[in-house]
Amino acid sequence: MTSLSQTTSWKALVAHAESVKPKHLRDLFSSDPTRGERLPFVACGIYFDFSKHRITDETLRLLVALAEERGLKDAIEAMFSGRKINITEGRAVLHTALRSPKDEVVTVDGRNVIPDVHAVLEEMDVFANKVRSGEWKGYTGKPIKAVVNIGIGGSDLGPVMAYEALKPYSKRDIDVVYVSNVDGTDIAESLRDLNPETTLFIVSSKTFTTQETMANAMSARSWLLESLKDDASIAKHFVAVSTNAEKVTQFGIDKANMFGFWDWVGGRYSMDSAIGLSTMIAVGSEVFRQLLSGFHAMDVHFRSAPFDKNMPVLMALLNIWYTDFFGAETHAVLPYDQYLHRFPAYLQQLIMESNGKQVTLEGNPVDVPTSAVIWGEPGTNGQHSFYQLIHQGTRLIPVDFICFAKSHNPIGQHHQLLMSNVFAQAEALAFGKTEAEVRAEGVEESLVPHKVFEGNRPSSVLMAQKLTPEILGSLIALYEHITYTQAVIWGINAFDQWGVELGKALANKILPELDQESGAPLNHDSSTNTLIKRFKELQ
Ligand code: G6Q
Repeated sequence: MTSLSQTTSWKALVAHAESVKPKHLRDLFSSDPTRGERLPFVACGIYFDFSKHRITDETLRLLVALAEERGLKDAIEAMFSGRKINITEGRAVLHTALRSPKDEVVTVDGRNVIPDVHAVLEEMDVFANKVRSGEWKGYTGKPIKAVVNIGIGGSDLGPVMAYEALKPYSKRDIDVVYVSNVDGTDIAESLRDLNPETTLFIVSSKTFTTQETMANAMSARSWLLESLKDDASIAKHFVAVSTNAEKVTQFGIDKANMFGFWDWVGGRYSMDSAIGLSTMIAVGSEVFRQLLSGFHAMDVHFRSAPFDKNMPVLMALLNIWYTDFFGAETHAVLPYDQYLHRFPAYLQQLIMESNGKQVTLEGNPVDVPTSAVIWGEPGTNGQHSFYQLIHQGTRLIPVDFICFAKSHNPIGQHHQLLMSNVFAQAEALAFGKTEAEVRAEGVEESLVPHKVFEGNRPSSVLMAQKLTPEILGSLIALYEHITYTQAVIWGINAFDQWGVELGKALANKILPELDQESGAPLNHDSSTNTLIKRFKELQ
């Protein structure tokens, strides 16, 4: 493949960017009074306003041409149809099959995977209903009052995010708790107030070998046995979500209580597989299926909409526009909904683990910057924290605002206050405040430069009627497909994560060294050796 920066469409964009950079959003809006009505569109119940971006119609045309030149259409089909696009691991990438209707056919290695997906969903339905209804009893005959999901990374961040986002739909008489960190504080604080007789653990691990998850699962097991004192209690208090039946059985979990998934579901793309079992127990199978239908609606949109009306494709292209042509280093996702408070953390893994890559599929260096650093916090809290830098700092930080017309908690004027803030922030970022405007307010001359807002800071606004399970599913799928689109343009593999290996291997080497007698030889660099020695002294 031609290196990206040498493609015709890339070169055209480089030249075009120079003509767009001097333009201010104030001018783009004043020369086109209908811009704010003309550009936005709706897909899957989400209104997408991208008029406050530093783009012209020509920019859009050139960005779409880039997507075409990079073969995005074929790449989308390759993913949906089950081709082994994760080439470094020899795997298909089929999270989209997890939300496909029963009558679809998606074949991997000659097998239609859709019936398998629905079979697991039905097992999850049955189990979740048993736990929710109290039919599933703990070892001493009591119904379950707390569900503890033990998992990390892709086996944690999605389920926590969805559990928090769907709280208005959840069964409040069952506590759902997430334990991920190998820091013993996480499990200690999580179990502190729980009763072993009424606690159910879901050990969520695709491989069932992850150090942190296995350590937490073993500690949970000891905590349970300390109180129930019978190995037979494990079958009533532990279930597993995994692809590794052998390890699950070795742990002592009944194979009948294992919910499976497949190697074609990547960890960070797995929250709508059985990894979502804790979410399903919290909200029930009907709501979980509404979530899946929202995912599917966005899949259909991504696969079928023309690129210039395709929400994930346009959002991906806009991110590339700023990252690669304006030098933006970070991208903020700012949900104006408290229920989405874990959404930025979830996106950090989804996007940065996927697209934090430096070589192409062919193994050559990528010749342009890849993923921006993703970060964010809910509004309006962030406004009182880091927004200063977005408004008046020296860096360009594109922003996604996410908001909803209706609140789940319509208390007094709260929602109008919230929404007035999100609209105001997008307006202030785009249009700022000129020197002349500041002076016209009678501001003392020495303060004028401090009170000027340059503006011209781009943002998207995503607005839906309400944060329903369907809308949440569509929002998640939106970002999944943004991620893939960017990877296709950059020519990188969004579905492997070799960058996490080195640290794991070194930690395994260091672990026994921490228990060696002091004075035993250490073979690291002088900094690491001294840190280990210092640690032992302090212990
Ligand atoms: C995600 C990554 C990673 C993974 C965790 C947990 O894409 O592969 O975050 O999800 O390391 O792995 P297990 O589910 O195998 O425990």
